[in-house]
Amino acid sequence: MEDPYRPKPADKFTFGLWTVGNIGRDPFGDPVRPVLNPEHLVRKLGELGAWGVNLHDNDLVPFDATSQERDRIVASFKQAVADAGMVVPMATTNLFTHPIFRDGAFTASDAAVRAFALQKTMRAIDLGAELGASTYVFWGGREGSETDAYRDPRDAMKHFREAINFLCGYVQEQGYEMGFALEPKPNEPRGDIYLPTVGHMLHFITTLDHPLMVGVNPEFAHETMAGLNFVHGVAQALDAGKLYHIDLNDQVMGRYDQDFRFGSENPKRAFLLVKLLEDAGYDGPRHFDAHAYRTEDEEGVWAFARGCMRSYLIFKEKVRRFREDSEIQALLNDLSQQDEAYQGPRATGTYSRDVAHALKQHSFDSDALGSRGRRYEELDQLIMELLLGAR
Ligand code: GCO
Ligand code: MN
Ligand code: MN
Repeated sequence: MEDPYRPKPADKFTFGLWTVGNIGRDPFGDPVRPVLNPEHLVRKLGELGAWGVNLHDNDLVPFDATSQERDRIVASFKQAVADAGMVVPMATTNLFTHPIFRDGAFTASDAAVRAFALQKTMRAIDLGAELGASTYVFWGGREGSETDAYRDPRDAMKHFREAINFLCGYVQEQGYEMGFALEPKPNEPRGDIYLPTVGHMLHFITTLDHPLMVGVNPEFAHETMAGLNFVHGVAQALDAGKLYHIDLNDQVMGRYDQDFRFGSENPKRAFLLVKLLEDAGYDGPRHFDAHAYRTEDEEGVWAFARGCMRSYLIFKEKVRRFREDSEIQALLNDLSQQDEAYQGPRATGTYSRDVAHALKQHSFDSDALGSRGRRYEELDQLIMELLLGAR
Protein backbone atom coordinates (compact mmCIF):
# COMPACT_ATOMS: atom_id res chain seq x y z
CA MET A 1 0.00 0.00 0.00
CA GLU A 2 1.23 3.47 -0.81
CA ASP A 3 2.32 5.52 2.19
CA PRO A 4 -0.41 8.19 2.54
CA TYR A 5 1.95 10.56 4.32
CA ARG A 6 4.65 10.56 1.68
CA PRO A 7 5.40 14.20 0.79
CA LYS A 8 4.95 15.23 -2.85
CA PRO A 9 5.97 18.44 -4.64
CA ALA A 10 2.25 19.37 -4.88
CA ASP A 11 2.25 19.71 -1.07
CA LYS A 12 4.56 22.74 -1.53
CA PHE A 13 6.92 21.91 1.32
CA THR A 14 10.07 23.99 1.44
CA PHE A 15 13.16 24.18 3.64
CA GLY A 16 15.84 26.81 3.94
CA LEU A 17 19.42 25.86 3.14
CA TRP A 18 20.14 27.18 6.64
CA THR A 19 17.65 24.78 8.24
CA VAL A 20 18.81 21.37 7.04
CA GLY A 21 22.29 22.87 6.77
CA ASN A 22 22.28 23.87 10.45
CA ILE A 23 25.54 22.66 12.00
CA GLY A 24 24.36 22.76 15.60
CA ARG A 25 26.44 25.65 16.88
CA ASP A 26 24.97 27.39 19.92
CA PRO A 27 26.22 30.07 22.33
CA PHE A 28 27.68 27.33 24.55
CA GLY A 29 29.06 24.85 22.09
CA ASP A 30 30.85 24.26 18.83
CA PRO A 31 29.27 22.75 15.73
CA VAL A 32 28.33 19.08 16.00
CA ARG A 33 27.71 18.51 12.28
CA PRO A 34 29.88 19.24 9.24
CA VAL A 35 28.97 21.97 6.77
CA LEU A 36 26.99 20.32 3.98
CA ASN A 37 27.22 21.61 0.47
CA PRO A 38 24.04 23.36 -0.83
CA GLU A 39 23.85 21.11 -3.89
CA HIS A 40 23.88 18.02 -1.69
CA LEU A 41 21.13 19.53 0.48
CA VAL A 42 18.95 20.26 -2.55
CA ARG A 43 19.40 16.76 -3.91
CA LYS A 44 18.46 15.17 -0.59
CA LEU A 45 15.42 17.43 -0.13
CA GLY A 46 14.24 16.57 -3.64
CA GLU A 47 14.55 12.86 -2.84
CA LEU A 48 12.47 13.34 0.29
CA GLY A 49 9.63 14.93 -1.70
CA ALA A 50 10.10 18.60 -0.86
CA TRP A 51 8.99 21.15 -3.46
CA GLY A 52 11.49 23.89 -2.94
CA VAL A 53 14.48 25.31 -1.22
CA ASN A 54 14.97 28.84 0.11
CA LEU A 55 18.14 30.70 0.93
CA HIS A 56 19.91 33.73 2.32
CA ASP A 57 22.46 35.20 -0.08
CA ASN A 58 25.33 33.94 2.09
CA ASP A 59 23.94 30.42 2.49
CA LEU A 60 25.08 30.05 -1.12
CA VAL A 61 27.57 32.82 -1.94
CA PRO A 62 30.20 33.61 0.70
CA PHE A 63 30.15 37.20 2.03
CA ASP A 64 33.49 38.03 0.41
CA ALA A 65 33.15 36.14 -2.90
CA THR A 66 34.32 37.89 -6.07
CA SER A 67 31.74 38.39 -8.82
CA GLN A 68 33.31 35.57 -10.86
CA GLU A 69 33.08 33.20 -7.90
CA ARG A 70 29.51 34.28 -7.33
CA ASP A 71 28.50 33.64 -10.94
CA ARG A 72 30.13 30.21 -10.95
CA ILE A 73 28.48 29.16 -7.66
CA VAL A 74 25.07 30.43 -8.74
CA ALA A 75 25.17 28.76 -12.17
CA SER A 76 26.12 25.43 -10.64
CA PHE A 77 23.46 25.71 -7.91
CA LYS A 78 20.77 26.58 -10.47
CA GLN A 79 21.65 23.42 -12.34
CA ALA A 80 21.50 21.35 -9.13
CA VAL A 81 18.05 22.77 -8.31
CA ALA A 82 16.79 21.93 -11.80
CA ASP A 83 18.32 18.44 -11.68
CA ALA A 84 16.58 17.78 -8.36
CA GLY A 85 13.25 18.92 -9.86
CA MET A 86 13.05 21.65 -7.23
CA VAL A 87 12.29 25.38 -7.23
CA VAL A 88 13.51 28.39 -5.21
CA PRO A 89 10.27 30.15 -4.23
CA MET A 90 11.74 32.46 -1.59
CA ALA A 91 15.02 34.25 -1.01
CA THR A 92 16.29 36.58 1.69
CA THR A 93 19.35 38.51 2.87
CA ASN A 94 21.70 37.73 5.68
CA LEU A 95 21.73 41.07 7.52
CA PHE A 96 22.79 39.64 10.87
CA THR A 97 25.99 37.52 10.82
CA HIS A 98 28.72 40.00 9.90
CA PRO A 99 29.96 42.33 12.68
CA ILE A 100 28.94 45.33 10.57
CA PHE A 101 25.35 44.54 11.59
CA ARG A 102 26.06 44.63 15.34
CA ASP A 103 23.65 47.56 15.75
CA GLY A 104 21.19 46.64 13.03
CA ALA A 105 21.03 46.89 9.25
CA PHE A 106 18.16 49.03 7.92
CA THR A 107 17.70 50.56 11.37
CA ALA A 108 21.38 50.94 12.30
CA SER A 109 22.23 54.35 13.63
CA ASP A 110 25.28 54.61 11.35
CA ALA A 111 24.13 55.88 7.94
CA ALA A 112 26.97 54.00 6.21
CA VAL A 113 25.75 50.69 7.67
CA ARG A 114 22.20 51.43 6.50
CA ALA A 115 23.47 52.19 3.00
CA PHE A 116 25.59 49.01 2.98
CA ALA A 117 22.53 46.99 4.04
CA LEU A 118 20.62 48.36 1.06
CA GLN A 119 23.48 47.56 -1.31
CA LYS A 120 23.71 44.00 0.03
CA THR A 121 19.94 43.54 -0.21
CA MET A 122 19.69 44.81 -3.81
CA ARG A 123 22.37 42.32 -4.82
CA ALA A 124 20.61 39.55 -2.93
CA ILE A 125 17.29 40.47 -4.57
CA ASP A 126 19.03 40.13 -7.96
CA LEU A 127 20.22 36.68 -6.84
CA GLY A 128 16.69 35.72 -5.75
CA ALA A 129 15.26 36.90 -9.07
CA GLU A 130 17.89 34.96 -10.98
CA LEU A 131 16.88 31.81 -9.11
CA GLY A 132 13.18 32.46 -9.79
CA ALA A 133 12.05 33.49 -6.29
CA SER A 134 8.68 35.26 -6.20
CA THR A 135 8.76 36.05 -2.46
CA TYR A 136 11.48 38.02 -0.75
CA VAL A 137 11.61 37.75 3.04
CA PHE A 138 12.82 40.40 5.46
CA TRP A 139 13.67 39.13 8.89
CA GLY A 140 15.18 41.95 10.89
CA GLY A 141 17.26 39.83 13.23
CA ARG A 142 19.50 42.70 14.31
CA GLU A 143 16.88 45.45 13.92
CA GLY A 144 16.49 46.13 17.60
CA SER A 145 18.30 47.17 20.73
CA GLU A 146 19.55 46.17 24.15
CA THR A 147 19.26 49.76 25.37
CA ASP A 148 17.21 52.65 24.06
CA ALA A 149 19.65 55.15 25.59
CA TYR A 150 20.84 56.41 22.21
CA ARG A 151 18.46 55.64 19.34
CA ASP A 152 14.92 56.91 19.40
CA PRO A 153 12.82 53.89 18.36
CA ARG A 154 10.80 56.23 16.12
CA ASP A 155 13.94 56.78 14.05
CA ALA A 156 14.35 53.02 13.74
CA MET A 157 10.81 52.77 12.40
CA LYS A 158 11.44 55.64 9.97
CA HIS A 159 14.64 54.08 8.67
CA PHE A 160 13.06 50.66 8.28
CA ARG A 161 10.21 52.26 6.30
CA GLU A 162 12.66 54.16 4.09
CA ALA A 163 14.55 50.96 3.33
CA ILE A 164 11.45 48.95 2.39
CA ASN A 165 10.10 51.83 0.28
CA PHE A 166 13.43 52.11 -1.51
CA LEU A 167 13.61 48.37 -2.17
CA CYS A 168 10.02 48.23 -3.44
CA GLY A 169 11.05 50.91 -5.94
CA TYR A 170 14.11 48.87 -6.88
CA VAL A 171 12.07 45.71 -7.54
CA GLN A 172 9.55 47.65 -9.61
CA GLU A 173 12.24 49.30 -11.70
CA GLN A 174 13.89 45.94 -12.39
CA GLY A 175 10.53 44.51 -13.41
CA TYR A 176 10.87 41.57 -11.00
CA GLU A 177 7.65 39.69 -10.17
CA MET A 178 8.34 39.67 -6.46
CA GLY A 179 6.42 40.39 -3.27
CA PHE A 180 7.99 41.18 0.09
CA ALA A 181 7.15 39.26 3.27
CA LEU A 182 8.17 40.90 6.56
CA GLU A 183 8.93 38.48 9.37
CA PRO A 184 8.34 39.68 12.94
CA LYS A 185 10.18 38.31 15.96
CA PRO A 186 10.05 39.69 19.51
CA ASN A 187 13.67 39.14 20.59
CA GLU A 188 16.80 37.03 19.97
CA PRO A 189 19.41 37.81 18.90
CA ARG A 190 18.66 41.41 20.03
CA GLY A 191 17.32 42.09 23.51
CA ASP A 192 14.24 43.49 21.80
CA ILE A 193 13.50 43.55 18.08
CA TYR A 194 11.42 46.34 16.53
CA LEU A 195 8.03 45.39 15.03
CA PRO A 196 7.88 42.31 17.26
CA THR A 197 4.60 40.64 16.27
CA VAL A 198 2.34 39.99 13.30
CA GLY A 199 0.02 42.75 14.49
CA HIS A 200 2.81 45.35 14.67
CA MET A 201 3.96 44.36 11.19
CA LEU A 202 0.51 44.49 9.66
CA HIS A 203 0.06 48.04 10.80
CA PHE A 204 3.55 49.04 9.67
CA ILE A 205 2.73 47.78 6.15
CA THR A 206 -0.15 50.25 5.92
CA THR A 207 2.39 53.10 6.32
CA LEU A 208 4.47 52.06 3.27
CA ASP A 209 4.52 53.64 -0.20
CA HIS A 210 3.59 50.34 -1.90
CA PRO A 211 1.57 48.40 0.68
CA LEU A 212 0.19 46.01 -1.94
CA MET A 213 3.68 44.65 -2.61
CA VAL A 214 4.24 43.80 1.03
CA GLY A 215 2.82 41.10 3.31
CA VAL A 216 4.00 39.11 6.31
CA ASN A 217 5.93 35.92 6.99
CA PRO A 218 4.71 34.83 10.44
CA GLU A 219 6.65 32.15 12.33
CA PHE A 220 5.18 29.72 14.83
CA ALA A 221 8.11 30.07 17.24
CA HIS A 222 8.17 33.86 17.13
CA GLU A 223 4.57 34.53 18.17
CA THR A 224 4.88 31.73 20.73
CA MET A 225 8.05 33.29 22.21
CA ALA A 226 5.98 36.45 22.70
CA GLY A 227 3.38 34.40 24.58
CA LEU A 228 0.86 34.85 21.76
CA ASN A 229 -1.45 32.49 19.94
CA PHE A 230 0.13 31.83 16.53
CA VAL A 231 -3.16 30.66 15.01
CA HIS A 232 -4.67 34.06 15.80
CA GLY A 233 -1.71 35.88 14.28
CA VAL A 234 -1.98 33.87 11.07
CA ALA A 235 -5.74 34.42 10.99
CA GLN A 236 -5.24 38.16 11.20
CA ALA A 237 -2.71 38.03 8.38
CA LEU A 238 -5.16 36.00 6.26
CA ASP A 239 -7.96 38.43 7.10
CA ALA A 240 -5.78 41.29 5.87
CA GLY A 241 -4.89 39.37 2.67
CA LYS A 242 -1.27 39.52 3.83
CA LEU A 243 -0.18 35.92 4.38
CA TYR A 244 2.55 35.91 1.71
CA HIS A 245 4.62 33.16 3.33
CA ILE A 246 4.74 31.15 6.57
CA ASP A 247 7.54 29.74 8.75
CA LEU A 248 6.53 26.49 10.43
CA ASN A 249 8.31 25.01 13.43
CA ASP A 250 7.58 24.51 17.12
CA GLN A 251 8.51 26.23 20.33
CA VAL A 252 7.77 26.13 24.04
CA MET A 253 6.78 29.52 25.39
CA GLY A 254 9.32 31.15 27.69
CA ARG A 255 12.31 29.21 26.39
CA TYR A 256 15.18 30.17 24.09
CA ASP A 257 14.52 30.24 20.33
CA GLN A 258 14.09 26.49 19.85
CA ASP A 259 13.12 26.03 16.17
CA PHE A 260 11.87 22.51 16.82
CA ARG A 261 10.41 20.10 14.28
CA PHE A 262 6.91 21.13 13.22
CA GLY A 263 4.22 19.76 15.53
CA SER A 264 6.67 18.26 18.00
CA GLU A 265 5.75 20.29 21.10
CA ASN A 266 2.17 21.46 20.72
CA PRO A 267 0.38 19.15 18.30
CA LYS A 268 -3.06 20.56 19.07
CA ARG A 269 -1.96 24.08 18.13
CA ALA A 270 -0.25 22.68 15.03
CA PHE A 271 -3.45 20.85 14.06
CA LEU A 272 -5.52 24.03 14.49
CA LEU A 273 -2.99 25.92 12.39
CA VAL A 274 -3.10 23.36 9.57
CA LYS A 275 -6.89 23.43 9.79
CA LEU A 276 -6.87 27.20 9.45
CA LEU A 277 -4.48 27.15 6.47
CA GLU A 278 -6.42 24.40 4.71
CA ASP A 279 -9.85 25.94 5.49
CA ALA A 280 -8.59 29.29 4.15
CA GLY A 281 -7.30 27.69 0.96
CA TYR A 282 -3.80 29.09 1.58
CA ASP A 283 -1.82 28.00 -1.47
CA GLY A 284 1.64 29.38 -0.72
CA PRO A 285 4.67 27.41 0.36
CA ARG A 286 4.66 25.49 3.65
CA HIS A 287 8.14 26.47 4.73
CA PHE A 288 9.86 24.74 7.64
CA ASP A 289 12.15 27.19 9.42
CA ALA A 290 13.42 24.72 11.95
CA HIS A 291 16.41 22.50 12.54
CA ALA A 292 17.33 19.12 13.94
CA TYR A 293 18.18 18.75 17.62
CA ARG A 294 21.85 19.39 18.34
CA THR A 295 22.09 15.73 19.38
CA GLU A 296 21.76 14.60 15.74
CA ASP A 297 24.11 13.61 12.96
CA GLU A 298 23.25 13.95 9.26
CA GLU A 299 20.83 11.01 9.39
CA GLY A 300 19.02 12.80 12.19
CA VAL A 301 18.72 15.88 10.00
CA TRP A 302 16.87 13.89 7.33
CA ALA A 303 14.69 12.24 9.97
CA PHE A 304 13.87 15.76 11.16
CA ALA A 305 13.02 17.00 7.64
CA ARG A 306 10.88 13.95 6.90
CA GLY A 307 9.18 14.40 10.27
CA CYS A 308 8.18 18.03 9.58
CA MET A 309 6.53 17.09 6.28
CA ARG A 310 4.89 13.90 7.53
CA SER A 311 3.44 15.65 10.55
CA TYR A 312 1.94 18.37 8.35
CA LEU A 313 0.32 15.70 6.17
CA ILE A 314 -0.91 13.77 9.20
CA PHE A 315 -2.52 16.94 10.59
CA LYS A 316 -4.04 17.58 7.18
CA GLU A 317 -5.52 14.08 7.20
CA LYS A 318 -6.86 14.75 10.71
CA VAL A 319 -8.51 17.90 9.34
CA ARG A 320 -10.22 15.74 6.71
CA ARG A 321 -11.42 13.34 9.40
CA PHE A 322 -12.60 16.25 11.53
CA ARG A 323 -14.78 17.35 8.60
CA GLU A 324 -16.13 13.83 8.15
CA ASP A 325 -16.55 12.78 11.76
CA SER A 326 -20.30 12.49 12.29
CA GLU A 327 -20.20 13.12 16.04
CA ILE A 328 -18.03 16.22 15.64
CA GLN A 329 -20.14 17.52 12.80
CA ALA A 330 -23.39 16.91 14.70
CA LEU A 331 -22.02 18.86 17.65
CA LEU A 332 -20.90 21.71 15.39
CA ASN A 333 -24.31 21.79 13.68
CA ASP A 334 -26.08 21.87 16.98
CA LEU A 335 -23.98 24.77 18.18
CA SER A 336 -24.34 26.79 15.02
CA GLN A 337 -28.10 26.20 14.83
CA GLN A 338 -28.48 27.65 18.28
CA ASP A 339 -26.06 30.46 17.44
CA GLU A 340 -28.09 31.41 14.38
CA ALA A 341 -31.53 31.00 16.01
CA TYR A 342 -31.59 34.72 16.88
CA GLN A 343 -34.09 36.55 14.66
CA GLY A 344 -33.74 40.10 16.00
CA PRO A 345 -31.92 43.11 14.56
CA ARG A 346 -28.15 42.83 14.12
CA ALA A 347 -25.20 44.48 12.47
CA THR A 348 -24.54 43.18 8.96
CA GLY A 349 -21.77 45.12 7.34
CA THR A 350 -22.68 48.79 7.17
CA TYR A 351 -24.41 51.02 9.64
CA SER A 352 -28.16 51.44 9.38
CA ARG A 353 -30.19 53.93 11.39
CA ASP A 354 -33.23 51.63 11.33
CA VAL A 355 -31.29 48.68 12.68
CA ALA A 356 -29.71 50.88 15.34
CA HIS A 357 -33.13 52.07 16.41
CA ALA A 358 -34.61 48.55 16.44
CA LEU A 359 -31.60 47.20 18.31
CA LYS A 360 -31.84 49.84 21.02
CA GLN A 361 -35.48 48.83 21.60
CA HIS A 362 -35.00 45.05 21.37
CA SER A 363 -35.49 43.05 24.52
CA PHE A 364 -33.10 40.17 25.18
CA ASP A 365 -33.51 37.24 27.52
CA SER A 366 -30.12 37.82 29.12
CA ASP A 367 -30.65 35.15 31.78
CA ALA A 368 -31.32 32.49 29.16
CA LEU A 369 -28.38 33.63 27.01
CA GLY A 370 -26.11 33.84 30.04
CA SER A 371 -26.95 30.34 31.20
CA ARG A 372 -26.20 28.60 27.93
CA GLY A 373 -23.13 26.35 28.04
CA ARG A 374 -20.96 26.17 24.93
CA ARG A 375 -19.96 22.47 24.89
CA TYR A 376 -16.37 23.40 24.04
CA GLU A 377 -15.09 20.86 26.58
CA GLU A 378 -16.82 18.11 24.60
CA LEU A 379 -15.62 19.45 21.28
CA ASP A 380 -12.05 19.93 22.39
CA GLN A 381 -11.95 16.42 23.84
CA LEU A 382 -13.21 15.03 20.52
CA ILE A 383 -10.32 16.83 18.81
CA MET A 384 -7.89 15.39 21.36
CA GLU A 385 -9.24 11.88 20.77
CA LEU A 386 -8.93 12.39 17.03
CA LEU A 387 -5.34 13.53 17.44
CA LEU A 388 -4.50 10.74 19.87
CA GLY A 389 -5.83 8.12 17.49
CA ALA A 390 -8.79 7.11 19.64
CA ARG A 391 -11.31 7.87 16.89
C1 GCO B 1 15.27 33.22 13.08
C2 GCO B 1 14.49 33.54 11.84
C3 GCO B 1 15.23 33.25 10.56
C4 GCO B 1 14.55 33.81 9.34
C5 GCO B 1 15.45 33.67 8.16
C6 GCO B 1 14.80 33.91 6.85
O1 GCO B 1 14.66 33.16 14.14
O2 GCO B 1 16.48 33.07 13.00
O3 GCO B 1 13.29 32.82 11.89
O4 GCO B 1 15.41 31.87 10.44
O5 GCO B 1 13.33 33.20 9.10
O6 GCO B 1 16.52 34.55 8.33
O7 GCO B 1 14.25 35.12 6.78
MN1 MN C 1 12.93 31.96 13.87
MN1 MN D 1 11.89 32.40 10.38
